Amino acid sequence: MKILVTGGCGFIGSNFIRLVLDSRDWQVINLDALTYAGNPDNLRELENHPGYRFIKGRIEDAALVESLMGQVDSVVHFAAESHVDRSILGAGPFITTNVMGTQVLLDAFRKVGCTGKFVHVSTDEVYGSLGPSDPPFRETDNLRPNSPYSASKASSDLLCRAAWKTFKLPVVITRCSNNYGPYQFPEKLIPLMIINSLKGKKLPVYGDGRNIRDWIHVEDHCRGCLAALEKGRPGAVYNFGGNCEMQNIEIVHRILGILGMEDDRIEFVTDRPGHDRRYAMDASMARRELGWEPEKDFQQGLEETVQWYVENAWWWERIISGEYMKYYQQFPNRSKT
Ligand code: NAD
Ligand code: TDX
Repeated sequence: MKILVTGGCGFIGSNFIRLVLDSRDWQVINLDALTYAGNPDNLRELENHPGYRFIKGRIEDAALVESLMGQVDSVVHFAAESHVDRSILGAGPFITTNVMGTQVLLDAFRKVGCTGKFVHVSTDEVYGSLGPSDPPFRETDNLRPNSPYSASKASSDLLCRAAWKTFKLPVVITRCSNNYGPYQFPEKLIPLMIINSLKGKKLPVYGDGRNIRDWIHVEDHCRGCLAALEKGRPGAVYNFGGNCEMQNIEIVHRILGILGMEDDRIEFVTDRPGHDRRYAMDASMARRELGWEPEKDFQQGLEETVQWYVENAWWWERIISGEYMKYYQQFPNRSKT
């Protein structure tokens, strides 16, 4: 099998490519624009792998995308602007990449006549926010996104649905809860709290810290994406979750506990506007149809993740210093337009 992975230099995409090349005898083309969140350091050890090719370019570049689609069977689409706080500061790049870019990929998949599947990697945030006693989200729930980020992801989900309904494009949509693990960009809660702790900085907790997320290890999510590609029913949506609902403040306490540090650096700061209160996922359909289940125990996964950031300070120090951006420059831009 030959697959095009979009956004493979990001957090989840890089973990996914590592999983595929470790476990399958496939060819992978990774199309990534290397935005601030894309870091070729994430896949350094695979740069010379015979099954791997990296192309620096944007998913909105129709000519480039068509030329790459012509070389693959299937697509696993991770590329996105992914950070809620950035979408509140400015929605433009979210619309360009998440909405328009997804449509370019769908059009190219159809035009070229790819014979495999189009896996669209989406998020629990498209469903909106739950009250304290609401049941977890199901695939049939209405989409009620609350941030520009989640609205752009919901839009891309609807474009994928339309491609399935109108053209019978074999699209499979996955919606996963909050990921954690190695190579997560330090703007997100868990890596930010670990790195700030290690650097002796304050730990900014939004609002009252009691917002709830359902945490899943990135490797469990990646196994789900692979199962969706291999076994997913075209036109289906699959929820993935970690069965691990936890308040943000509890996460911060656990990180400090693992590091053997005091709580005195926690600082409650102004809340995120429109901050979703609670997410929880019902993943029974993925269990039934894909035979998928999250495996990693949260406390164990968190300890391993903290350990990874402690041992790989070079990785995040190059991000904080901006050094990783210089490494970008060796890659030529492959625009066809
Ligand atoms: P990330 O921000 O770490 O990585 C995104 C990658 O996409 C980067 O490598 C970036 O360079 C690339 N990219 C951005 N715009 C691009 C463009 N126009 N063309 C080509 N490449 C581009 O994101 P992530 O956390 O790895 O998330 C990956 C996907 O999974 C996203 O679609 C996100 O919505 C979804 N998701 C994330 C989570 C989570 O907890 N992180 C949970 C559920 C779903
Ligand atoms: O400094 C912080 N302090 C804080 O209290 C940050 C960065 C976050 N938070 C809170 C906000 C959220 O309630 O922690 C929670 C998690 O925040 P993020 O790591 O920004 O994730 P979230 O907004 O939940 O979105 C994530 O999960 C779903 C990913 O960023 C999305 O890409 C994914 O779709």
